Amino acid sequence: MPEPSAESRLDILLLGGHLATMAQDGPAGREPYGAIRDGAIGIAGRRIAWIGPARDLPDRLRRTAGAVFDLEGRWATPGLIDCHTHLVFAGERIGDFEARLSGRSYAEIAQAGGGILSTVRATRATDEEGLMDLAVPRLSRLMMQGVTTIEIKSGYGLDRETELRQLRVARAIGHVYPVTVRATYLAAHAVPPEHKGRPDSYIDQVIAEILPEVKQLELADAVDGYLEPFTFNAAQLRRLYAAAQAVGLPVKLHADQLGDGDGAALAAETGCISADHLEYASAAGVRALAASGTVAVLLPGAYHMLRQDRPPPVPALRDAGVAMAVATDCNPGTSPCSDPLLAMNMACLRFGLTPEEALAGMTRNAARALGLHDERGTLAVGKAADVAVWDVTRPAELCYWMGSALTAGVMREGQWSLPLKRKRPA
Ligand code: DI6
Ligand code: FE
Repeated sequence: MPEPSAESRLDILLLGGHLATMAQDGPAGREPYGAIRDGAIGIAGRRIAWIGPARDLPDRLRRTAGAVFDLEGRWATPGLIDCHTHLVFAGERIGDFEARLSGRSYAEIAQAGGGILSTVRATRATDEEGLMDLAVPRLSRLMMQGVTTIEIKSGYGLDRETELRQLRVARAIGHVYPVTVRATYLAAHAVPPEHKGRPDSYIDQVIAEILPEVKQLELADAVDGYLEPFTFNAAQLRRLYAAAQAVGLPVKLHADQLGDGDGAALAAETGCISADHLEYASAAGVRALAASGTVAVLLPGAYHMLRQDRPPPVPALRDAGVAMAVATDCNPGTSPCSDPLLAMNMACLRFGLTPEEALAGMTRNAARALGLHDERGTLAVGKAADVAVWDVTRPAELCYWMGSALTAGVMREGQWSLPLKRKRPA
């Protein structure tokens, strides 16, 4: 590894543990998990300045480091990245849950005005402070479990005022908590009651009024849509995406979740940075994703909650070389989950990912799904010093326990957001 210049010194040195760097290049990239046993991470300011086997660490850097932390034989990984959440919402959907348990389908409940629209009613009726109060416990569970970057979608307002409010809360979370937030304007989540039966007139309003304001206020980093027979069709989403891309916002798509709607192909054709869900994606859709470099975001929480029985085509995605991310999809309807490790566990057990793929899905590939791969997602020189330290004996253990608190410390941009616990008294 290149040594920082002669006059520079490290602010922080992490020693005495093993590193799952998740890097694919350099010497570590040849090992499973990009692992470096007995590794050291040197941090200068907000970034990683040195990483490698501790025995290779130049003596001068060790002697001059500002603070040294002993990982006491634990494993460190990149800070987790939850690249698909709907964290900011009001109300709950326990009634939908009970209705589904007694045999009603998600689509039926949605069409009867429940589902997403019931969360829209609750969210419209809640002010900014109320939405923040409701989001923070969800956020803190994610952060306690190693998350340092989170994507937050709007889409529970479906009118100008409430969409802007949700996005302002998402932005505020990134300002007041030590977490990196990417805000996504989920413009086409459901057809709002004011436009019932007229999805095109709603898309017209989004394009003419709401999107320009979202852009002007810099409230979103991407635009998203939901392609299902009871939401929006491909032509409507193409119009939305053309408008988003014209103002420089990348696009994403909820695709092929409940049936094959050629969503993967639409995501590829429109240059989406990610296509999310994909349970019913076709072989042609998978090939299209591979050709376009679109990331497949897998959401096993929603699959589990909806008791689906057809997992996404993971072997085909893998063979085609499509990058697979894994996320919680934290939302009140289909994935009331704020535990990234549980999502990884389910990605292995229900979707057939290896533990290494599941961890790549919450780190390296999640960064790619958010367009953050130059900055985050692996432990490497130059990247943000986002590091999670775990009480595990090997990385696969992260996928093994079903919902356990395994973090021993979490660092975000060179500062501990969860102070490192000591195993032994100093
Ligand atoms: N993400 C979504 O936007 C929808 N499903 C999903 O996984 C619906 C969320 C909801 O029902 O509130
Ligand atoms: Fe979602």
